Amino acid sequence: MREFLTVVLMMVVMVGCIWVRGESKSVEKTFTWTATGDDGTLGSAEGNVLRMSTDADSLVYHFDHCASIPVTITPSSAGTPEQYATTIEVTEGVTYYFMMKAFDDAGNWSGPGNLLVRSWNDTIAPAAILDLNFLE
Ligand SMILES: [Ca+2]
Repeated sequence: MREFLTVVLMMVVMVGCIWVRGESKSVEKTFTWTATGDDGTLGSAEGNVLRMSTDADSLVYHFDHCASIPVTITPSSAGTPEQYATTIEVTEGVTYYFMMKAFDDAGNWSGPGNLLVRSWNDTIAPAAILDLNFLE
């Protein structure tokens, strides 16, 4: 019984060490893509919907249920480079997936787009301590 409890305690400590999450923060990002059309690659789509998730499969198979990032620009003609700057809330050390779909004025939706994958990690180290001394 004692060995069992020791193993359980070790597992709890290991999980705790692995389960370190970073801080949440707002990041300003500019998304870029090429405009699609109303009919395939002809004309202009009616709108674009951008969503994000920490799970790629959720984004691909349950797009409508993932967090939405409002895109307030009107789509340009198919083939036109687009960009949209916005602020998103992320947690350091967590991987996020982003996908955009377009829809036309008849309510037809494009298929799934590419998955944009990104994580934000704290890469800035603390400053060096240069005044270590003894208290006399
Ligand atoms: Ca159409």
